[in-house]
Amino acid sequence: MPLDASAAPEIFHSACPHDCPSTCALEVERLSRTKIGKVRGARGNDYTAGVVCAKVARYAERVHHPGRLTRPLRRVGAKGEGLSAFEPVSWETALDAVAEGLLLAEQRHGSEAVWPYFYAGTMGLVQRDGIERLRHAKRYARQHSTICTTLVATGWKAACGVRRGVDAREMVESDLIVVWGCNPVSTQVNVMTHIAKARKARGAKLVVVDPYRTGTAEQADIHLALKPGSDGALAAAVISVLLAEGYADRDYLARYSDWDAELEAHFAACTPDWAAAITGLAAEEIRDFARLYGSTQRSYLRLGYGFSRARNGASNVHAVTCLPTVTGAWQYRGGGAMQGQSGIYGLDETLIQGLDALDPGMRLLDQSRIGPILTGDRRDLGDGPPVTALFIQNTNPVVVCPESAKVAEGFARDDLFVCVHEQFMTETAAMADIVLPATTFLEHDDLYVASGHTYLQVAKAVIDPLAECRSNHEVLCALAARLGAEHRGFEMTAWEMVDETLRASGLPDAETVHAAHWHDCAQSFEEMHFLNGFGHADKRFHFRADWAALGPDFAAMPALPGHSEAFDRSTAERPYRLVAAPARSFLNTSFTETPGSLQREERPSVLIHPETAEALGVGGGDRIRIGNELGSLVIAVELFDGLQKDVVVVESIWPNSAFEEGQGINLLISADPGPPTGGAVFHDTAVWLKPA
Ligand SMILES: Nc1nc2c(c(=O)[nH]1)N[C@H]1C(S)=C(S)[C@@H](COP(=O)(O)OP(=O)(O)OC[C@H]3O[C@@H](n4cnc5c(=O)[nH]c(N)nc54)[C@H](O)[C@@H]3O)O[C@H]1N2
Ligand SMILES: Nc1nc2c(c(=O)[nH]1)N[C@H]1C(S)=C(S)[C@@H](COP(=O)(O)OP(=O)(O)OC[C@H]3O[C@@H](n4cnc5c(=O)[nH]c(N)nc54)[C@H](O)[C@@H]3O)O[C@H]1N2
Ligand code: SF4
Ligand SMILES: [Mo]
Repeated sequence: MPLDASAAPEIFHSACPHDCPSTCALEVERLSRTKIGKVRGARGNDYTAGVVCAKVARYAERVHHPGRLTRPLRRVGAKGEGLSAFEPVSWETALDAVAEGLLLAEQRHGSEAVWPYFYAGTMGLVQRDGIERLRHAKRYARQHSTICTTLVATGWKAACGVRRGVDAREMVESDLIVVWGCNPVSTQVNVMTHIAKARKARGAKLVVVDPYRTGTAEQADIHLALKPGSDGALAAAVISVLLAEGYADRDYLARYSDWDAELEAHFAACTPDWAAAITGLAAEEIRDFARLYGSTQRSYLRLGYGFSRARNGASNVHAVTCLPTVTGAWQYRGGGAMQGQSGIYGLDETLIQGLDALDPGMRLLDQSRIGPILTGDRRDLGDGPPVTALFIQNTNPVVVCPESAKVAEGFARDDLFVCVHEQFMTETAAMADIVLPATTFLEHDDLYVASGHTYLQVAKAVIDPLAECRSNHEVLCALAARLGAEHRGFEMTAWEMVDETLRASGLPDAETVHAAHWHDCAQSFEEMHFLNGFGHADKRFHFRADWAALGPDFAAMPALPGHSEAFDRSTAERPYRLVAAPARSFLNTSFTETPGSLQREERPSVLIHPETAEALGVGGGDRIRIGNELGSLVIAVELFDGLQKDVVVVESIWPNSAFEEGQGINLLISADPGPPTGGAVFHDTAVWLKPA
């Protein structure tokens, strides 16, 4: 029956699955069993508060995109050519071929030659993490997931012991909000909703700490445009002013932290003049900010991921997290700090991830080092076998990973079997032997937790799967049967997995949460503010980080919070520092296929200070060559005065093919693991610039 065009569309509840701290509660218009209309933020959810980003509001563009993969494909032409190099095959044929590829690799080199590889294309736990169950059941090589959260989580945990913080909804009760190394206008728009409420309700001030004038910084009362990698110095100098000028809460420090005379002396030496030289800020700017911060009890520090993406990132995160402990801001409503709430949910993922089958003796390979790994780097492989088979879901490593020239070289290997399960013909899928078509979140069931808020959500499919698309869970179950992988999770539906996981975690069952749309997992005020103690065994906040407990490369870490020189500092040959920040209209490489996003982003460009451009003899719109020891690429110049003269910014992540020479910005990003336990260093790159 044709739909009555005048009938109001049905509204379905869902949750945004994209890799974004906001995990918005959604209302989706369904026009038919196969078509959606508008997507809105759920008004009834007090974090989402009716707001979603522009790219998801236009989601119909993505889910109904003509480029969606609809059938399994087998490559018959050259790698990297795209759709024309593939022929459609049946699911039976495709799955048999994948099983054969993985089994052959296992026979030749052992099970650790197979590397299931994934990230967070969907953040739904069943569809994202189920690949771990196949891995463990088959004793394949493990993945050290370092591309995003490792550095920030390590720095935060060194300080607070556990990954949680003051509820973002308390921002409305704050008098000062400091957004540090985070660009919510682009990357998690809902933060701005809560900042706007605080400004309206109490005239709260907004400070943004970011190397360039982002959309967020434009809205700030104060923008501290420091040099990338200098946050530890800034934080230490702020602390020195807080101590010297009577803003420290010494009772709080004594009761809740490991404070002592040595720390007192250490910070006393970290003066604003000392930090000015490192950060490129004026000593007065630092002092003024310290006074504002010190004189405000209800100061809320919202830490992002951006400033952790450096070799000294974990130590910088640790240093910044010290601020509310010095002033005792944690004690007050609207005061304290938050980076992510992943530590509050306490979900038991044994079933989803097959943790009962995990053998920790299986080799662990660093996700961010896929380039070196595929090209045979002994630092990663030791005396183990090469990786000769990849099974990939939920990620686009050919574009998003560091040292992308090596990634491309690795994927081009003739002896490497690759299966990619995808929604689109990404540049990674184009390198695969077999490509499988994936559902979107609107076509499958899942369970979601968030980083930026405290709600757990459960969502059911809103529309039927497109054409022959299958969910990650279905594909894993079908492969498990062919590979002889045994686990009871492979006999269950996604919905049954959601339900059992919730019950095993002591939470309401799936239907109950679904009927309510979400379940708030926030802990008490005392817990979220660490008033019952911090997450360490001694319950104290740690100014002295126990880096050795957090990773093997602890020797590089500073003993006390402050500046660490262990990063890619500029040199005479490479005088500029590059920040490769996310673009507003893309989400990593997702949405690089949608017309609305492409139109807004136009083309890859590098933001350069006008005086720097003049000195280099280039103008706006000119082409420039940017490079380092890893390679170089040509990009359009955009004049921009919202950064220091020796800092440049390339917003990303554009497909490699959007660049003149087919190599994207991650060509220039090192695959060095950030200490102490790894983490990609996307914003830590010294480069040279030359007119092209
Ligand atoms: N539109 C859009 N939204 C996204 C994404 C996207 O690609 N596009 N990606 C999603 C993902 S996967 C994640 S993890 C989050 C990340 O979201 P955020 O937490 O916002 O982290 P980043 O976007 O990496 O960086 C934020 C800011 O940190 C700044 N920065 C870089 N180096 C430094 C430094 O040394 N010090 C300081 N103080 N700041 C620095 C950058 O200039 C940038 O403006 O966003 C998610 N949301
Ligand atoms: N230069 C630079 N590089 C970066 C960053 C940066 O700031 N600068 N940020 C880094 C960060 S923080 C991250 S998290 C990584 C992210 O990098 P990726 O995890 O690779 O993120 P995307 O590029 O969005 O790729 C996700 C893919 O998953 C697919 N997908 C979505 N849902 C499903 C599903 O249900 N099933 C299957 N099979 N596929 C699905 C999407 O179509 C998409 O192609 O990028 C990193 N790379
Ligand atoms: S802000 Fe983030 S979670 Fe919300 S709709 Fe956009 S991408 Fe999804
Ligand atoms: Mo990320």
